[in-house]
Amino acid sequence: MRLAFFTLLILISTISIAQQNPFPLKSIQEIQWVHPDSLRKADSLQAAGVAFNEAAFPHWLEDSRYWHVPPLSSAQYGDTFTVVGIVMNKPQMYALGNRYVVFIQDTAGGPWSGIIVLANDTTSSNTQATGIQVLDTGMVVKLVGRVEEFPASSSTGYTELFTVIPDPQTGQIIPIEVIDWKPQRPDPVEVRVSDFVSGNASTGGHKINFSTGEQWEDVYVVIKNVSVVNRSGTVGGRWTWWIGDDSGNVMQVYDGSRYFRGGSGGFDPNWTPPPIGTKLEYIRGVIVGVASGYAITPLYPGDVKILSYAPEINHAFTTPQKREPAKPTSTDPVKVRAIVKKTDPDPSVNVDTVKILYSVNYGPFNELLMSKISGDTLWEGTIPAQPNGSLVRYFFKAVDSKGQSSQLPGDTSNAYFYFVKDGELRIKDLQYTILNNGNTGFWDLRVTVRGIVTADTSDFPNESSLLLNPGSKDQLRVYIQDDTSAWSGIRLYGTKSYVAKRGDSVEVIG
Ligand SMILES: [Ca+2]
Repeated sequence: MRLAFFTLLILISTISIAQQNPFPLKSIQEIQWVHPDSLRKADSLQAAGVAFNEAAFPHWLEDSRYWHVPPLSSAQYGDTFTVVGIVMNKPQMYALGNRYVVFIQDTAGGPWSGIIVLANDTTSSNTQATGIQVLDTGMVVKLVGRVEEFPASSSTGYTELFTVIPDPQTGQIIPIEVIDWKPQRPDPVEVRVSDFVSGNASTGGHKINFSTGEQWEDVYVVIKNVSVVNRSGTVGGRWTWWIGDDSGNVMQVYDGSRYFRGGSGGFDPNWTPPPIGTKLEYIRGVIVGVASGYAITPLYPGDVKILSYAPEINHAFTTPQKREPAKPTSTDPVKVRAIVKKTDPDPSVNVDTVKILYSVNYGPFNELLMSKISGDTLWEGTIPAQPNGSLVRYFFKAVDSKGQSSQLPGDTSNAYFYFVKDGELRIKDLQYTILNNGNTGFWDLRVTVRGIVTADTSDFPNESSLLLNPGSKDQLRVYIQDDTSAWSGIRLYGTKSYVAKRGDSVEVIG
């Protein structure tokens, strides 16, 4: 009798759990798997130079349900499932807007075993009700999520599970269940850069390798024996950096983890990626989608292991002036300065040699030794005067006493540049660029230009609220122009420019 009563109780509680969660159990592999024919088709379109977007690449196969390109109808997404996986990161250490994010992996591991789980905020009572905020590495969880693809309009989005799902009958948020807690996260799977990209994704012209890469989306992997081939910082202190193998295949490293992010979103706002030229014994992380294809996102300290340290070269500073004069004439030799620091922790290692390599009018690069001019880190070299109208491009190389070397920029097609010009500096000189990234040759340099004010603060009344955010780039706008041809206009930043009114003729130092 007693046994029967117990059985009945268990039966009732099982039924009530089933009622609380009507969403079917689905493995991560079942959600992530894409038919190999679809992947090969995507590869072949890339090889043929066809843009991989919605128009060129509709869904070919019914069974590739969650895939990079937008669905034929939006109803195709939005399926909600119950999923079991092991948590790969604490949500508070991942930065993706004001959201909680955890990567989970099927405990069996292998291809198609990872997925990213998101709550769309960190503060609402609904999000709190899931319990996502207390998850930690190694927990095995059962959770309910709605499948989506982000970004939906891009070929390089990735599959996501949005948790915070209410029970359709009770309206209550279905909490995440912790069913086990392993002592550590699973070991990473070894993959290669060439599984994700053929060619250099940092410079473009590369092919994304869908048929070998897609299976590792959101999975924790390790890539061994790569070098840092490029890195660039942004105004907000964030970095984009790139790793490459010995065959010239290069993929991006994404700064999703706060341990590997600079600026306000990082645990250390002054964090920087290893200098260009650094050799990594390995980098571990989860694979995500970025504009250039697949990227690896290291999660925790220790996920990047340095094999050899390259000197760090910096050409982004304002004091002292990094190039002098900023606008050389045909009689001016040009002093170029760089700050070079050793990064090897071995105290006996020093920066040995720093060189400028410069090219005139796309001719061959000439080497020029720089000399240390003050303290330990400021180096200077002088590029000889060149004829009026010459284009001078330059980059840097540094070698330390262990023979470890680095270069800036890593990609010489984005070398620094200036034009030799006799006569007044015009706005066009500031705006015109030879670089694909649109950067001016006068970055961080102090110049004086003249122009007529074409628009003042009264022309952008709707932006007055942005004044509440002083110091940001989102300030009221003032534009000046000195000609009617292309490249002749420029925007002035800062409250000091607000005195300028439309029609004024002004001289600006900035
Ligand atoms: Ca996917």
